[in-house]
Amino acid sequence: MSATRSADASASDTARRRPALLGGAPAFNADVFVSRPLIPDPAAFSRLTTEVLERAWLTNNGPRTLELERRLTVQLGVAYCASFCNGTAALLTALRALDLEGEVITTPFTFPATPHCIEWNNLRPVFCDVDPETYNLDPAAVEAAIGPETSAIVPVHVFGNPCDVDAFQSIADKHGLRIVYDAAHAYGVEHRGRAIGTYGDLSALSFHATKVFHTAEGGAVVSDDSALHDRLALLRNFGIVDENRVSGIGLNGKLSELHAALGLLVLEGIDAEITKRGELVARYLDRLGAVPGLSFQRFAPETVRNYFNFTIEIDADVFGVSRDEVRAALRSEHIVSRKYFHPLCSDNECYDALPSVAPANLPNASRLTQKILSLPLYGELELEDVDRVADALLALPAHAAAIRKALKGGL
Ligand code: T4K
Repeated sequence: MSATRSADASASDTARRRPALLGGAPAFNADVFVSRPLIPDPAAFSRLTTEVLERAWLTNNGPRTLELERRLTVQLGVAYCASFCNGTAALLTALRALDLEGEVITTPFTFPATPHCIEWNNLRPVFCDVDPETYNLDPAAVEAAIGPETSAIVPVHVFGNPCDVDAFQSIADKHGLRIVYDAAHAYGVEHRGRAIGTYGDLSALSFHATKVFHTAEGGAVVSDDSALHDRLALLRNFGIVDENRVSGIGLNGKLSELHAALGLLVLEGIDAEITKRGELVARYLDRLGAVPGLSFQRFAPETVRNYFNFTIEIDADVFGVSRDEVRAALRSEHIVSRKYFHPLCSDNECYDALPSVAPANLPNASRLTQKILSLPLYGELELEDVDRVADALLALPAHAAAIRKALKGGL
């Protein structure tokens, strides 16, 4: 099913197109969201969940959960996969499993879950700047921030773009640090022929409905280390060893059988989903790639991508319309873009007390967060939908003054 289009909004002459904000026909008749989950055949889901209900085994390492974990080790190219009820519980538990202390270096250009998980482990986040082109944590900034209290680094593969894993590993080796990758966005990504989950000590993934692969809510920690995997499995289940013994301060992080059943069906469509997303991204780049004032996240050419999202950077001085004006104008077209990630985590009041939040410490991230805008990307979109988004976007600069007037005080 493709998004609903306006019958009279097919003009490809973008210069003459009147933005919906200024009274033109909207690009779509119904909201087109930034992402939509891959939805498997409801009848197949009904069959699988009926079987789960009939078995009356709903959680605690049921057969569907174990099957999903087995399948994911193959899909993700890792030795071990511990499923979790969400990506936050996965990251929380990964950090806990390493018995860390003191400070943990991370990026401000991420979802709040990343630093929150550090804090919830009674560790102190230290924010470091990002590379302005890859959007990932900058290894040089990390090395400069290492102090006597530093115990680990939590880099994020932002939008599925592999971090500079070799640089982080050599920094960690040199300073005796652990690395936990926040791989929430990185299902299926490969870096130089190697699965992304095989780098660092542990990697935590999110299987939230907004992710390329999802279980509605869910997540996983993957690794190649059997002892760490055993510890994760223990901590995921309250630290219970057996009926007579609890050996660790665990939580309840288990994935249910119903979520696992959904995941097994989503896996069947995942390759087609990623292929389709790749085609849509190629079309976006065809349409927007050479437009002055627009730029894009840089991926190394050898990366096997999952096309988790499509984000543009808008230089208002060159494009003529600012990111926030673009976002508001697209909203009138029924195009729901999102500012991933704005504000920076370091700009949220809960982190005010940390010295590393100073904007002067984070110049690239501070600039980036003012410019980025994620556009709709999911497998059910059609190339024609991407054209409509591009047409709507490209029509804006010619109407910059009127847009600014229409939005005055309303952003
Ligand atoms: N680390 C990183 C780097 C992360 O990005 C995340 C989560 C985590 C850790 C933690 O993982 P989890 O504990 O969440 O598994 C969303 C997601 O809730 C969140 O999982 C994700 N990152 C983050 C980047 O995005 P919101 O607040 O933007 O979601 P929401 O509800 O606005 O949804 C976005 C769009 O998706 C909607 O406009 C429509 C569409 N949508 C959403 C849902 C939930 C659907 O079409 N169907 C749906 O069921 O946070």
